[in-house]
Amino acid sequence: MKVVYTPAHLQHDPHVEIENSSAHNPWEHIGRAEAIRETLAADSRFQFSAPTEWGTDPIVGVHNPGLLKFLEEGWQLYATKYPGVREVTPDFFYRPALRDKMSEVREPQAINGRIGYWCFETTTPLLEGTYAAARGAVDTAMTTMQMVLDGERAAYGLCRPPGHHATADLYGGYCFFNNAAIVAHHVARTTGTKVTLLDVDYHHGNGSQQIFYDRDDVQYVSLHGDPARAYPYSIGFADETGSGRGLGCNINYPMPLRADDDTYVAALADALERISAFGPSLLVVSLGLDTFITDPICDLAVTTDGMGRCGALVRQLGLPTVVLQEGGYDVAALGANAQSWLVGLGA
Ligand code: SP5
Ligand code: ZN
Repeated sequence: MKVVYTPAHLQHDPHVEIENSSAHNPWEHIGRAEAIRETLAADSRFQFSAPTEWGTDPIVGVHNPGLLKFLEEGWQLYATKYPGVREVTPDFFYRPALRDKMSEVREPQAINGRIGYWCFETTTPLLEGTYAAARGAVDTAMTTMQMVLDGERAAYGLCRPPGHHATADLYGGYCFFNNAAIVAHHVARTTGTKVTLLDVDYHHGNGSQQIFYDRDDVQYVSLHGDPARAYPYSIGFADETGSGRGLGCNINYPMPLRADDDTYVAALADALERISAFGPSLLVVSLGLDTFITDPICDLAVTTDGMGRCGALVRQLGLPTVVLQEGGYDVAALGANAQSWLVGLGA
């Protein structure tokens, strides 16, 4: 199987994450992607290549150009105002309800206001190299997509930073640009065919759901920790089925605490039936490996063997498949889990 990887991700090297009211070592760090790279590079079933450059057009296909502009210039503006800063986190969140009953919400001018306008939480620091890394992740996703459009049955993009929490207008959840949504949108628009985005990250892909919620050309299907207990808390419930033309094209499977291989595979089998019924020409997979039994921040119980069963089940769909890396935080197991899933898919 072809794998797309770029060392550009090393430029996004956070040292701090503010989570659970504590500033601690980040769960999302450069070692994650390097662990996966090392395992796959040692396996002759995987062939690596570097991404080509796609520019910003695919990004503004799904994202507000204002978000792109902010991510490009935000760190520099902040560092100019606060010399010596390394990692930038909002201290103000512009919640639209602040202006309830007043005139329209507009992007603030001051940098502290601007960052709180484009970011929705505190765990996603913006660094000097973040923008370059996030652009590299989009290029990685788009290059993987092109391999599949050119005839590969499946290919894997080792995207970092991940993407599925980024909405059209907002970054957060370790995500800046929504790599998978950018690809799904691009394929749907340029081919005029239907695409499914299957999200198996432990966390619900609130950004992907938001981007496609009112569309009937991209189906979003997600299995994730029940948002009644799990990040992002506010979205990902089973009764969220889409709106307007998109009604019925958004399908959520909130999973119970400690769901094991059999429970997970049964839910995935149901999801794949819904995907077959939709009839897409291509599948994009948001591959989170944080459903793993010993993931340090999640609470499902999928094993390395279970990852392989999932990949094998997806293979049975018989669709051209673009697999893009999302989360997964048990670094010692990430390589084996990615390998198991992709070998199951048919590496
Ligand atoms: C791409 C991706 O997987 N993003 C996940 C972002 C989750 N960040 C906050 C997680 C909060 C979990 N807190 C539970 C701690 C249990 N020790
Ligand atoms: Zn996740």
